Amino acid sequence: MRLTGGQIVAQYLISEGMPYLFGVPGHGNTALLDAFVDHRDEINVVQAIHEQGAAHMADAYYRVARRVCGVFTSIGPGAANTAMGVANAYIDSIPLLLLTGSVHTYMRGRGVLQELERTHWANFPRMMEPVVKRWWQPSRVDQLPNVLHLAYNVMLGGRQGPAYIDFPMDLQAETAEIESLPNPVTRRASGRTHGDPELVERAAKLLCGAQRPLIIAGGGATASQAAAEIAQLAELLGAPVTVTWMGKGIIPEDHPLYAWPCGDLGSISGNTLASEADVILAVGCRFTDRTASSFRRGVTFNIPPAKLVHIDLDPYEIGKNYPVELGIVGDAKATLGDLLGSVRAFRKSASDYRNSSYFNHLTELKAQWQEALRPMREDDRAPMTISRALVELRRVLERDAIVVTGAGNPQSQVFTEFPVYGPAQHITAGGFSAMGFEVPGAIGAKLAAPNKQVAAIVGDGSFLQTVQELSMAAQYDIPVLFVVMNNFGWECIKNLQSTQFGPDRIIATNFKKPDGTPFSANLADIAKGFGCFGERVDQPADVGAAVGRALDSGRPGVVELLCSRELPYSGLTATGWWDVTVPAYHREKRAKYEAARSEEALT
Ligand SMILES: Cc1ncc(C[n+]2csc(CCOP(=O)(O)OP(=O)(O)O)c2C)c(N)n1
Ligand SMILES: [Mg+2]
Repeated sequence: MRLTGGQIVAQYLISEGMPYLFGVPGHGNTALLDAFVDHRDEINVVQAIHEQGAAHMADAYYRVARRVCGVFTSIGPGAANTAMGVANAYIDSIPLLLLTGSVHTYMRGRGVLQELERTHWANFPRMMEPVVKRWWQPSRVDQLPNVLHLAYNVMLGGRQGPAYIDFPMDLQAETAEIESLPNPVTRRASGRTHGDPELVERAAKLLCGAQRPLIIAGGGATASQAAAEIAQLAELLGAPVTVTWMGKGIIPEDHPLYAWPCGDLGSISGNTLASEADVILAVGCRFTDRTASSFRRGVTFNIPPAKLVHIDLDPYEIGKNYPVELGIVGDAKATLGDLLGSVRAFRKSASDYRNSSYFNHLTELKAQWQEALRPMREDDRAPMTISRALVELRRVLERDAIVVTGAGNPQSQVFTEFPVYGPAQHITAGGFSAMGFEVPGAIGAKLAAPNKQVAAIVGDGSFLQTVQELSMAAQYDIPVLFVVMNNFGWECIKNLQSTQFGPDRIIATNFKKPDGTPFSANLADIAKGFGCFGERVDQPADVGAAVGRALDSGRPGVVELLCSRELPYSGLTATGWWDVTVPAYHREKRAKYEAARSEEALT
């Protein structure tokens, strides 16, 4: 059969079951888009307002439904607009397929509209190279079938991530004789990688002999859908489970063994247990500075002397930040399944962890954490604390609601304060902590789970970075809830300035008029302008009812909550350490900072 490049792409993506293509058109991809006109019932081609939003939608869709979406853009600026979204997906190992329009192969290097060509013709892909697993720039139509199935293998195989095809305009329109398109089934690497059985057995022995075992679950545990294995292993070992941003939700957060997060934002229970553990089982976790309190010894981890068993699909992560007792390369679910078998073989009788003193210790620490949060949670002031707002929100959302966060205090506080009860219910921009993820991310999540409540929990600053996607939500009638914590500024950064450098060192973090009066647009009114539900709330007691009205509206709805701008009420309760540098001229504060920093151990 003779097919155009556009037809090959359309038909192949349909054969892969791609549910959505998000993007923005331009002259650089009209010939590609034309091929989808004949397939309207088989794949949804959806317009975002901005290409960053399109990428976040595809990213969040995958996190919820584990189905790959595509992102289409024109050449040049449209392609460049995806950089943030694709980088966000890459750092969190989330697959998406980026398709950008590219210069006609026969005009490469002539400097056509939107071509980057001064160091190499059609050079845009090199801007994306650090944030995709692999990229292609085909120069013949008949290369496309091969490129497409390879792109899927790259996205889905091993440690997952985005793949990228820069698609010349002539190839979109011209034909080649194709015998048949590749069958995805016969081209896909399949199966899960099991860890070395000998190492797994040694890990089981070590964990069974531990006095204070601890499990830390990261994005790799989430990606491999290892929730059941994590819970079973925790129960068998009586091991508390702490999480990273990307691991949150892997265990229901009312599970008796859930220890709450560790790290610089972490909880009393998460950090105390992490620092006291004698054997730590890390599953798909990179040990970032946020998780490890910038490696300051004893604040979160003490490795060594604690013995680390590290399971990861990517050998590069093993031993990167902490030395291991056992580094096991393997898929989390498969390897934990094997580990469970070995632990069961060692454990003669199943002991009830609830009777142990270690469990009592965990329970006591968890109570301390809840007690530490209580003042901010119960506070009645207006503008309200974010902690109180989260309590009111949790009360009205369903147990399986999906929350989406991106950056700022809302992201941090949802992480440590807001319980979720299952995997894929906490969708966050983890490694990139990207402002602007929340609004399009929540739209992508809602498309992936139309029957669940989906709420973006977002700061005013972050909201404004991608607010235009409200238009897209209104256009397509996607009933997402957007809860905006409006504190008139980049509050978490303002708080850092204040606590690290002094209250008189605030710069570029408040939104205010030249005369000093605080400034914010009325975000609820903005929502109404887009055709969404909008309501501004200033009293914390009114949050639940307003959220209820937004959900009942059946429309995308913005509930704008006026939040405190005064420390400590504008801040969060954190127990770890984060290395945020202090200028040398702040002598006393610098000395204190240096003393703390001297306890960091980059082993
Ligand atoms: C795109 C991007 N730019 C800058 C930052 C740095 N940053 C992290 S949080 C934050 C402020 C967030 O403000 P807002 O969303 O209003 O939340 P708040 O902390 O005020 O509650 C900034 C500027 C970032 N994470 N992402
Ligand atoms: Mg703010």
